[in-house]
Amino acid sequence: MSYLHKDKSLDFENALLKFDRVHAKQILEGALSENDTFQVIDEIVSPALTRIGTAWDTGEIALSQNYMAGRIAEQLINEILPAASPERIDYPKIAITTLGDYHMLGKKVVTSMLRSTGHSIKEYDNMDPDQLVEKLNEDGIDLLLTSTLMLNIALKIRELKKRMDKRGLKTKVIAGGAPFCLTICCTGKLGLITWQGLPLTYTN
Ligand code: B12
Repeated sequence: MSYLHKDKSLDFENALLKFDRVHAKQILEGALSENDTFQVIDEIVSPALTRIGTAWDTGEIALSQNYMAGRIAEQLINEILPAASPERIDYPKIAITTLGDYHMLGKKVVTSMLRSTGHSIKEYDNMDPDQLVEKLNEDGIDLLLTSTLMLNIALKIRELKKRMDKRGLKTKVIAGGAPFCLTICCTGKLGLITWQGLPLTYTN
């Protein structure tokens, strides 16, 4: 990340913590005049939210600040995400789920990124692993994306994979979200085959 974006991300974080939606929006608009939307989210919004989450975790800020920062960021992200591309790429068949996690922003960003490049992607509502396995089979899904931010929910992927194997599904699973950005511990627990230490993590 450039120093410029680091400063902007810190300004954005301060605006969120003061509930100053107008200033937060101005910072994003300024950055968007020179950068791609997903770069702005990755380099300004996400690091600011990660720091805010850590500050809540360590008791430096109140839950209300964490909550309001998340809500304001969510509204702003909704406003800046690009429209779906008219191009249609139908292979591989892709679906995305949060496996019941209520953190939705990562899923929104990943879904929008794929749609803006012409990929179709099905968004699954909250289902238990058995229902999800049946749905994957019915829809002939080649690639399942999971976006989980709570560690306990991320660990559900292991259960899901067992049921997918039992059902004989060949669907590949790609997992992402905070636990995969923060710690390598998940790779062993979930049987991931690759670790990149980046927001994008691959499992098989
Ligand atoms: C915003 C936020 C919220 C908002 C959610 C708003 C919403 N509608 O989504 C609110 C305030 C409601 C909330 C609530 C809670 N939260 Co919260 N929250 C966050 C926070 C600060 C930012 C998450 C975020 O939206 N980031 C921005 C998005 C764009 O980034 P992202 O999701 O990481 O996605 C990026 C990448 O990870 C990746 N990615 C994401 N998904 C996928 C999928 C694939 C396939 C791929 C390839 C990539 C990928 O691409 C995205 C773009 O770069 C995180 C802190 C953190 N470190 O992440 C805590 C955090 C996730 N929350 C946490 C907790 C504990 C909670 C609460 C239990 C308590 C609380 N703080 O209020 C509740 C639980 C809610 C529930 N019922 O489940 C903890 C989880 C810790 C743990 N061990 O499980 C965290 C890590 C904070 C912390 N440090 O303690 N939260």
